[in-house]
Amino acid sequence: MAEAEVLYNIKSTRARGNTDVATPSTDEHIYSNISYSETQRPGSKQPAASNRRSGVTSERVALLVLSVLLAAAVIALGVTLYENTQTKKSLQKLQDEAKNLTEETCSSCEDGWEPHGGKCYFFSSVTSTWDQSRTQCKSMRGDLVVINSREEQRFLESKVRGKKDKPNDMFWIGLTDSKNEGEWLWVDDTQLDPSLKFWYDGQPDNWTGDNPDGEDCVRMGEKDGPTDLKTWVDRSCKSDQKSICEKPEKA
Ligand SMILES: [Ca+2]
Ligand SMILES: [Ca+2]
Repeated sequence: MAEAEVLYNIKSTRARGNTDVATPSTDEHIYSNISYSETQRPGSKQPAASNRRSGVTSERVALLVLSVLLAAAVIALGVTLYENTQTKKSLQKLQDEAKNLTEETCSSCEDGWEPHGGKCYFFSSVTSTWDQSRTQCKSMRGDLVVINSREEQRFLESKVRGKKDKPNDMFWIGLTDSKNEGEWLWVDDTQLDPSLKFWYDGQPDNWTGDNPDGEDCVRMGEKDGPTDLKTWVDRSCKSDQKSICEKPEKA
């Protein structure tokens, strides 16, 4: 809003006898027109500049308070999200532990076999060729493991990691291309699902360095930080490895 200007007429009286300049002989009323803005009028309670400074200062304080409140809200939100994530992780861990405990206490797997998802798994502690390993599994009414899901690969990978006596301990699984080179079949005669391949980088390569016949059998557990569960390597079937047997739980 524009400030109202008020015209003040100020009358002053020059005293008689002042002869410096030619002056009227009678009292002379001199009128001066002085204009003030309303807010600058003498006698106003607060000067305009002071009011402006005060206004700016108040705005700054309000802005500062809002900034602090906003920062506090952002921090509180961050802390809440972090705690929520941690809680979910803890809950998932508890659920996994409860599931494992239930499987272990309620499983009908024989001693030495580990239960998981309705199956029993045997991890050998001695090494042998792929054929010998398969024969041993069959002698225990099982077979070399067939991996049907990403979840099963994850379970086996976590188990294998905990069972390595040496860093280069690897385990035979029931996958081979010994019938036709490049055609990978599981021991139950099913073809390898393209969406469930877990080959280590650069594998399979059918390398002939160890055996001129190449490599037709698969072991898992390759070291050096497998990415995305990719730990399979084709090897000569005649090499000695540990192995994983599988069979259904007893009814
Ligand atoms: Ca091969
Ligand atoms: Ca290979």
